[in-house]
Amino acid sequence: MKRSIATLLTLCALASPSFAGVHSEMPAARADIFSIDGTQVGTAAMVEGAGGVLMHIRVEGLPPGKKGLHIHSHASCDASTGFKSAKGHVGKVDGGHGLLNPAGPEAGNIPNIFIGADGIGEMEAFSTRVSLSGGDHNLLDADGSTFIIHEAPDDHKSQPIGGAGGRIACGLIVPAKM
Ligand SMILES: [Cu+2]
Repeated sequence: MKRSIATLLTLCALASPSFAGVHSEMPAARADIFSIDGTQVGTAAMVEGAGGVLMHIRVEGLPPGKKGLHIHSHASCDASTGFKSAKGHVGKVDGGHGLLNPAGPEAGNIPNIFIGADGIGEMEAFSTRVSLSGGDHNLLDADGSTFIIHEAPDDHKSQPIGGAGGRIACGLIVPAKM
């Protein structure tokens, strides 16, 4: 029995995104991601390199399919507001949403996450438009930031959110040690 618990803990540790082992002086952040009913459905790890921020997001227990995933501009995940408390995308500009928008993208725009039939989704992304240590789009600034997963895919060009629909999960981005 003890062995099976230890094995389970090892599997859980492996399943959580982490950039442990890279240079400890690099700015880092993490997020615990919750669904609208308050269940934790995932975690994220982030680390800043010389040219941008690498992020790894893993979720489980969400509806299958391609889902819009953005970085929103306020550190608030109030489910009673439908997670609207997280406000708009980091670097929001009218008409500027979308990775494929000639007038975009906004700093908080990142690729979709794909969730399988088993409810598990995972992705890595790299953004040169945000930071964890300063500048115009520091995710750890005074009002913080959040990951938001939407109910539908982001088409990367429609305004204002790529047609991604309602917000189904939210995670506060907080400082972390490597
Ligand atoms: Cu969004």
